[in-house]
Order: sequence, then C-alpha cells, then structure tokens
Amino acid sequence: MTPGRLITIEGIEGAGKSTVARWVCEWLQRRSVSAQLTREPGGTELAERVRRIVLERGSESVSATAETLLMFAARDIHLVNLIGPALARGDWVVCDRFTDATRAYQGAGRGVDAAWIEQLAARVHGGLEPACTLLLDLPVAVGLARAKSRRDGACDRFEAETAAFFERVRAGYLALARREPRRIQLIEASASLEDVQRQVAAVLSRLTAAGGGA
Ligand code: Z5A
Repeated sequence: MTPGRLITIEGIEGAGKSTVARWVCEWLQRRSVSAQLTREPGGTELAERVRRIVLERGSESVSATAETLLMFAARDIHLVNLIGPALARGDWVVCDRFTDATRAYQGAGRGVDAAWIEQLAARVHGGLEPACTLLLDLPVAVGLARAKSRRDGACDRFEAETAAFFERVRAGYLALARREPRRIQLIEASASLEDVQRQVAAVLSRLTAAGGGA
C-alpha cells in the first residue's frame, strides 16, 4: 500500500484556500489517488465544536494564549480521529489550514511565543509534518475584498481583524516559506483561478511523481 500524504493549504483570509483545497482533492481523485478533504480548526464533529468556540464573537474575551490552546486542542482531536486514521489507511489528506496557520495567525499576528507554538506542535503532531504545503499568497487588500464580497452574515473574530493584523499574518507566512522552501510551495493567488490551478497542478505533478514525498 502506498503511504498516505498530508497536503495543507494556507494563506490569509480570501486567498482561495477552500476553492483550491476542493480542486486538489478532485485532481488527486481523477488520478485514482484516494483523497480526503478536511479543514482546521474543525474536521470532526468535536473539533468543529471547538471551531465554533474559537471563532464566535461573544461577550468574553479570548486571549491569544487561549486561542492557541484551542487551535491545538481542535488539531489534536482532528489528528487522532480523522487525519491519523486516513493516512494509516493510505489515503491522502488535503487539509484547509494546519499548524502553519497557528504560526502565522497566533505567532506573527498575535505575538504568541514561537518557541511555545513549536513545543505544542511537537507534542500534538508526534512527528507528522505535511508532505507539501501550498501557500496561497496575495495582497491583503485583494484577499479581504474577495472575502467581503462572499460574506453573507456577521463577521467572526478573525474576519473582524484589521488590515494591519493580516499584513503581519501574511509576513509570517512568507517568513515560513523562506525558512522551509522545500515543503512550502508559494502560489501566486491574485492570479485568475485557471492560473492558480496551473501553478498548483505543477506542484502536485512533482509531488505524485516523487511518490508523494516532500
Ligand atoms: N485560524 C487560526 O487563527 N489559527 C489556526 O491555527 C487555524 C485557523 C487553523 C477560520 O479559518 C479562521 O481560523 C481563520 C484563521 C483562523 N480566519 N481568518 N482569516 P478559515 O480557513 O475557515 O477561514 P478563512 O480564512 O476566513 O477562509 P475564507 O475566507 O473562506 O477564505 P478562502 O478559503 O481562502 O477563500 P475561498 O472561500 O476559496 O475564496 C474566497 C472567494 O474568492 C470566493 O468567492 C471564491 O470564489 C473567490 N476566489 C477564489 N480564488 C479566486 C481567484 N483565483 N480569483 C478570483 N476569485 C477567487
């Protein structure tokens, strides 16, 4: 059995992650690769409940520390109940956001200590790293405009953030990509959807040709 691989999709709000994640799954399935689509925070019933807690804007404040712990709590539940078993079956898992989001949002965006995030990641991942991460990069103004045009109701706690916050998050993602250029593949996401798909297909072709390794 070919081992399963974890592909993660990252980027700021409105970068097109959900659109690309669905397309990646279909691309793999068309090539007879069994692939499962999921997302963070969430992915399982219990982790989706944690997602609601961490995203909703309530009357109580949620510190950056609590936010980080909730992201990792949801991730642990997701890894144990969905990602781990799927990879063990030999499926590929396409995950809309993963730990790089914590590094970028809680680390770069909120100023949470990077070393602490890595300690939590080491504990929760138990050695698992994505084989490939597609970082959809685009100017903050473009992402926010796309997200706004699609939004139908009230903002969640992240959607209510300032452009300056998303600039820090974007810079955090780009710093991660510079640090791990082999795993993190930069996709120019302000391009047309067809062009984005072309860029992603090139990465996926290399990945599948290499047997799924990073
Ligand atoms: N978060 C965190 O802080 N720490 C963590 O560890 C994790 C998450 C895991 C929820 O994430 C929040 O959780 C997130 C960070 C935080 N908040 N923020 N920001 P989410 O991924 O569920 O939510 P999101 O980032 O707000 O996703 P989104 O707004 O749904 O954006 P998207 O998935 O990147 O975009 P999309 O839905 O695919 O596309 C948006 C629109 O643009 C849509 O109308 C598309 O049709 C259109 N689109 C897509 N691609 C294109 C191109 N190429 N051209 C033109 N139009 C396009």
